[in-house]
Amino acid sequence: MSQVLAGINEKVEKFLQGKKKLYINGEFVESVSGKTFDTPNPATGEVLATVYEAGAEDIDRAVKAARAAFDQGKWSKMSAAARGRLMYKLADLMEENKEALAQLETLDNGKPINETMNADVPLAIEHMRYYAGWTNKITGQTIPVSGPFFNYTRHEAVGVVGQIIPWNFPLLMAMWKMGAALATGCTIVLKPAEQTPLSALFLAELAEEAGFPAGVINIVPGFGETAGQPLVDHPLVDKIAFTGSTVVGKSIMERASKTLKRVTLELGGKSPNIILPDADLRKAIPGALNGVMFNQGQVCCAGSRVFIQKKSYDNVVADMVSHAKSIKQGFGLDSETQMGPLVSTEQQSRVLNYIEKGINEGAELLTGGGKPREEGYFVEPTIFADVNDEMTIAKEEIFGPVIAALPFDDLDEVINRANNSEYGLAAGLWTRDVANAHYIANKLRAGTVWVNCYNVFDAASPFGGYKQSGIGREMGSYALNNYTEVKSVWLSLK
Ligand code: TXE
Repeated sequence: MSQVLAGINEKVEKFLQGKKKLYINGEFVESVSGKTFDTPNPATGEVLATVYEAGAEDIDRAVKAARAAFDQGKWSKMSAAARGRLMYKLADLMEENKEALAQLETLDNGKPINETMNADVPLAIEHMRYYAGWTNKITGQTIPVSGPFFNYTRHEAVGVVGQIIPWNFPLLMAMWKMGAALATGCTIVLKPAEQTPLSALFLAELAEEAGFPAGVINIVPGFGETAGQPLVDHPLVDKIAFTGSTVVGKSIMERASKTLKRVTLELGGKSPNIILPDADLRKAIPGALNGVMFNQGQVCCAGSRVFIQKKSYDNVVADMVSHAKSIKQGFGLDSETQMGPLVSTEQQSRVLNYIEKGINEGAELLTGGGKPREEGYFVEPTIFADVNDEMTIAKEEIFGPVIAALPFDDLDEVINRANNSEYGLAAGLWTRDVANAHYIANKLRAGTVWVNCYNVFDAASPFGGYKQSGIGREMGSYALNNYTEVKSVWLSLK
């Protein structure tokens, strides 16, 4: 066993042995083609596990299983309370297997164990519990229409949903997608990202143990074009929920229009984080830094454009640099590690290319910029100063540990510049002035605004994007709308 795997949980050790199978119709099965793919450990590049690769035939099998489960009412016609109990049971099993889930996520994605144990896995569990509580609280309205009629609405499950998720928070993204879908009575075909299929497959084992009826949850790891696309195109799928890049999100919307599927999208961002001169800098500096560096910068709402008022610019930037230099990079399972590797060699190259562009376009590289070691897919925490709004690193999503520090003069200027982006996922703001806080929060065109904090999440609070950051909201009661059709029923009273 290699050094990075020393001390792992027995269940993880067992799980990693043998080829991992697809989960279709309540069974673990090989892919029809027999094809497999390897998922590497991003800390070393070594193979972590081998997984059967879903292709179009497997997607078809999974969709048909989900369709049959839905049409036979195995899930949507089960009592709402009973559905809730199964979801709570799955959450309890996740809690019992918390360490295994956290280790698996760390090994497959690279992120530090402190984060998977304290953020990814607990948030995922709470998410399932939150939506388990919704099952018997989804109600329609009685509507006071004119004439001798009784009119009411029913909020019915939309049907079979295809869910395509990314690799940055594999388990949490699976929960964000599955919670609301299960609560409303939908059946699911979930395609994890090819880089990180393992925690979703572990979850499939827990769903089987919890006793979900066959076909309600299907997990089919595979690649975008050969598994994601057939899922989007499949005529028996009613809705697609996608989290990933804006470019793929657009292509999904176009393809889904052929069968007029419902589509929700959670896409990229280039979020502003504004430090006003009256901010409490003891909080704002580490807060803004963490707003980018968390999860190695691979966060859709990363506050990667840090706007700093000119008066405090030099001090704030110098302090951010010294904080960035102190970040301890290393293997994810080491509890001292604060930053792990990026998820893949492709992501590492993409981020290093952006850094090179930043240098070539004239930004000042203050710290980082390279690989701290040859092995694995690491990139150093990186800060650029003297960035202007037209530079590539100020416009495009980098999805790595790279900060663009931008100076500003006054409030209305910074609000305009913050909004001057094709994205609108999130924004941050640091100030002691309550009036300014609300004034700016109202003006920012973003789905989430954090004031004197960043990257705070709760299953009860909605998340999603304005503009090209997406369509629809996940989490909270808002996400339930994505998974229901509203039926208006009229009854003559005469
Ligand atoms: O994303 P893709 P990639 C952004 C981030 C990152 C960039 C590229 O900027 O650098 O995207 O990452 C599936 N039909 N985000 O290439 O390709 C794919 O298999 C159907 C932001 O990994 O969008 C995976 O499951 N599905 C983001 C998922 O889409 C397809 C998180 C995401 O992969 C498909 C991830 C297709 N044609 C990346 N092509 C966020 N919003 O958090 C790919 N997929």
